[in-house]
Amino acid sequence: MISKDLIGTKNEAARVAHEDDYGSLGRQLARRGVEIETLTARAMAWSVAIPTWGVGTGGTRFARFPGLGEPRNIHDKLADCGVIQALTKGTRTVSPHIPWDKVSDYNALRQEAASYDLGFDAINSNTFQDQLDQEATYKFGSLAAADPKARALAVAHNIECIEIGKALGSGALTVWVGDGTNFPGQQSLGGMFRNYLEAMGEIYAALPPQMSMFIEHKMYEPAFYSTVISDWGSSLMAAQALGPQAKCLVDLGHHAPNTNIEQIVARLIHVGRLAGFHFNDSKYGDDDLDAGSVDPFRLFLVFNELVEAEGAKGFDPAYMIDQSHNVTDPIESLMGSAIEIARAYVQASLVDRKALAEAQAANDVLGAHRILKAAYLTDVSPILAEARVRQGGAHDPIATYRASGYRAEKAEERPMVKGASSGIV
Ligand code: PSV
Ligand code: MN
Repeated sequence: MISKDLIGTKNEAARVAHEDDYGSLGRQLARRGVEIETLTARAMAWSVAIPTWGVGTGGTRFARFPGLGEPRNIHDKLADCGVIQALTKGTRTVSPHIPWDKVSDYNALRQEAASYDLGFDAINSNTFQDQLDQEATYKFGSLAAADPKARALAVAHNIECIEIGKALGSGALTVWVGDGTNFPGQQSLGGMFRNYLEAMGEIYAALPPQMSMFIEHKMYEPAFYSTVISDWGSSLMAAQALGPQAKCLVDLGHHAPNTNIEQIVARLIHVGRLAGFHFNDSKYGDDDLDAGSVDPFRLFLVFNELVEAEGAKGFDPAYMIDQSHNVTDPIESLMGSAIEIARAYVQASLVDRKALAEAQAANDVLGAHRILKAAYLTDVSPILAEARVRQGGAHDPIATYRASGYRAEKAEERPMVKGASSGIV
């Protein structure tokens, strides 16, 4: 783990400059009628979940270049997530993926997570790859497959995930399936959707009342001609057919390029079906780049919708990072993304909503736009740093992590597994 002394020493070295920056931003915001402490309190309360698979090194379908000291199992993954939480103080939960994170004692796992100051978020099922000695293959689909054996297996797996989720204290089951087709005519498009709905109905029936079902759509990949839950329309149809515990999850990378994602968010909020997010960034498709690294303005615009919707009945989205780290240290990337996501949230909290509503009512187009931009262009870094430091986190999480030598230590402890492998996660 990262020593508290190291965090304290690093923070102390940055203290004078930080206090100066925080004071200056406070005065600037006060002139704009904003109390900085309100924003700092919001930043302190903010949290985004880390996916257990995110701390591993990803790859492409061409190759995977292993990193140093990669986590070998859920226990190592929790330790890495614990580092992220200790330094950023804004990643209080982890989201497990089954069967990758299966163990024999979930109570013990819950306690192990708690020892790192972590709880469990949505549980993710996996029917996009076959497990060893599986009775039927998912090669041609899982919940929507033509083969009833594959469908039954996928249903049973998801029900098992619900049970594991209950034991871990998860509030939701996230279902993403890679089901679809690569050739026109390969399957009936309508038939696949009907199979999917029937299978999802069986899973839904196994949900306890306190658990939600998050339906994650994705336009393409691994299927390239059609995907059974390809967009928010299909996702919403499924959620509405299943019942009130089913909601639609938005992964920022799962849309056609240039899609207006913030408008999708507004629509899902309108119908009370926004489950939450998988944050990442992209340039071309489901690139799984670090959240906020390519298009931070879009991230801000998503949060602008979320902050506007605060207080609406049933509005309680789940927030998770879902990205693949192929060329960086995953811990650094995840900390960087957690900071960028919190930044977008705080910037969106700065939007002068009263002035915006007035500008919109008066059709003052540029005036309204400038109100958004004024919030987006405010450098809220001192607020984010203050929120971390007040909670015992690091003023500069990445610099402190680098100084800790954690990765080198893990490289010794977790020897590299030889041999090439590919895969998106
Ligand atoms: C699919 O691309 C996805 O976004 C889903 O959330 C999966 O569970 C995750 O990635 C696995 O990498
Ligand atoms: Mn996702």
